[in-house]
Amino acid sequence: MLTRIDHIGIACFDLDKTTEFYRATYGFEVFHTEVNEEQGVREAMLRINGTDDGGASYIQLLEPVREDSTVAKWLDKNGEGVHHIAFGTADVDADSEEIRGRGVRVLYDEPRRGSMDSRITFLHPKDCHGVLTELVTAATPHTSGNSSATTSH
Ligand code: CMX
Ligand code: CO
Repeated sequence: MLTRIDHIGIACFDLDKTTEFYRATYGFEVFHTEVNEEQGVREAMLRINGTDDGGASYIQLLEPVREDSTVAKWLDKNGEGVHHIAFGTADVDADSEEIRGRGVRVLYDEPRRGSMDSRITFLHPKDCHGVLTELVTAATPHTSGNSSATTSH
């Protein structure tokens, strides 16, 4: 069951400048940063609020780390802006299979590693009225403080 907006993914050219805009304009602090080599992004998670299911809602700022990443391709075509939305679920495996059964293309056979050791998959935007849609199961309740990591898987 999808229980919250986990995050809104926003593509940007310069992560440091964009996180500073969110801090100076709205007061949103960086909760977590990491490089996800598989996804080809450097990202910052800005925690907006906790939710009743023990999760949280974030803004995910994404800067490409290589020219052939999906986000680099998207920025070339569209410029900066909202890249995807992500719904939170306790069971990304079950929910993605159920949605696949409804005829929506799920991009991965098995969920992959996302931000903060979450497990993620994506639904094709052409099957979702133009919205790239991510499904996320968080690793643990989102209660820890600021952290950073670099991952290669
Ligand atoms: N939102 C809406 N539509 C999108 C889109 C997006 N983010 N990205 C691509 N599209 C549309 C394009 O506009 C294009 O439409 P037209 O044919 O009408 O022009 C069509 O989809 C194909 O686009 P493309 O530029 O050729 O891109 P690809 O098919 O190579 O890739 C996709 C599209 C969705 C398969 C790819 O972006 C993908 O695998 N995404 C999932 C992974 C990802 O986005 N990772 C980064 C975020 C990581 C994270 O959140 O942690
Ligand atoms: Co995302």
